Amino acid sequence: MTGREPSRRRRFLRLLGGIGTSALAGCSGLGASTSEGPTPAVTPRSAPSAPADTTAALRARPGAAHPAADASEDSWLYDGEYPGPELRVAEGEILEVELANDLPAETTIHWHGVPVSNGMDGVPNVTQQPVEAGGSFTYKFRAEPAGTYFYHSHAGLQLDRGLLAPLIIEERDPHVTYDREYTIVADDYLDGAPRPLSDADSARGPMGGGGPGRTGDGPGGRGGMGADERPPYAGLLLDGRFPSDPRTYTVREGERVRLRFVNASSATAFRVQVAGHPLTVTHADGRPVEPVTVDSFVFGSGERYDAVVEAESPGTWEIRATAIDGDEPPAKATLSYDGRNPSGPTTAPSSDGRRLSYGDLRAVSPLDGIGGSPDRTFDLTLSAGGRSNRWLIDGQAYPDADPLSVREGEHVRVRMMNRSPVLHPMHLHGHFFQVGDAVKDTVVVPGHMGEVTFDFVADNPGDWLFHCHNLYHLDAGMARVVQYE
Ligand SMILES: [Cu+2]
Repeated sequence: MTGREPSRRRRFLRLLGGIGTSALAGCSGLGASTSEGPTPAVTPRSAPSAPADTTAALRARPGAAHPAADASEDSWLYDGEYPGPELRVAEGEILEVELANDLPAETTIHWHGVPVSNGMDGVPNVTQQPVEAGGSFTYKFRAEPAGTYFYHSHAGLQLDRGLLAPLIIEERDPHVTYDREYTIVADDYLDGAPRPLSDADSARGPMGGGGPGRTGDGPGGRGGMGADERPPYAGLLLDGRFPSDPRTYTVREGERVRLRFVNASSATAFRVQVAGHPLTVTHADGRPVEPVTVDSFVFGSGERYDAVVEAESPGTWEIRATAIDGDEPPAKATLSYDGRNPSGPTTAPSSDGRRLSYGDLRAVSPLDGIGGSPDRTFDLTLSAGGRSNRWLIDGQAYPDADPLSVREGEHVRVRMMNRSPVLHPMHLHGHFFQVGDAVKDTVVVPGHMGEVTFDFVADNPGDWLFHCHNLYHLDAGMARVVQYE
């Protein structure tokens, strides 16, 4: 049984609902092959030509991210909401979203984690022309596989200005049972316009701050934002709420509650705990895993975890997300049992307890096609650049960087080694990859010579960005295009 109770603020954008998913099972016109000749190893995906099952309209425009009197009108938001409206569709449905751009700048939407066809992926100048100010663009794709995702602008630093929102694709048959679910978006909130690293660098002057030739190995520079620093965040927020005004998630004793945690932040890795309640992690980046029970998990920008908590400890409990690399007060929300006074004392988490590691994750459905030796291996070094606060992959700063060329159907291995002192949440567009026994789309490479290897199958032709999901690292060059030959 899967009951849902969306938060008051959220809207279900089912403007054209009513078509049962079973009716879609035999839907034709999806992923029509564009290949000629012998049976191709993989079938290129194209945007579905069938009519949409769910349509939504989103308007990107400036506004205030929260009702506080001192909130500036300088945030950029979807439909004036922060986070933006949750899109929720059933697995296999065709989702069509018309984006109207009322921003004074170009924009796009990226459907983070969903392996859409290339033209729908929303990366400016890689998969589409950016949507100009005053313009519009219609995204259309089949919503699969099921999972917890999010959507966000992929233009410049717009993600850190508030253009982010959850996207939930519901399973037909969840591998875990639950009675109620909530989506919880963690973010680092910047009031107003983000500044790129290069701005901070030039503001410092050629000899100022950390000085030229900083490698990222030393402490952050003073008087500007150095390559390994974070922006001056106004706060760490859960679901757009400051810790002083936490959102309350109501549960009833005896319920199993599915919490979908999304790290939509631009530069923050969070440690997440729910006081008094172990977390049974059921999904990593939307993909089902064998349930594993822990007391906390850490996730980087772009990662998602679903966890089920058993509501068997009546009271008022704190949900806490602590930056592991920042000094802002932790983001907070409240888990409150029905009938309890939510303004009563809230019990905070006591200690870290057992923390999830990637080695705990076992995908219910491992990736096919990655047994044996890879057809192609990339050895990539992640590092901070010497000049202008660049962030590098193998010594190159995107866009002045070589593509990573693959061929359709290949089993590709990517080995990353991190020579910098800070972690990098690396995200591959258009594909899931296998890391250990987990299937993910974003993986944190720890600082100080951390190493991570993942494997994927080149089964979705196109040009796909592979990049650090720390927005400032991406903006400073930490990206490559995975290009099908
Ligand atoms: Cu990074």
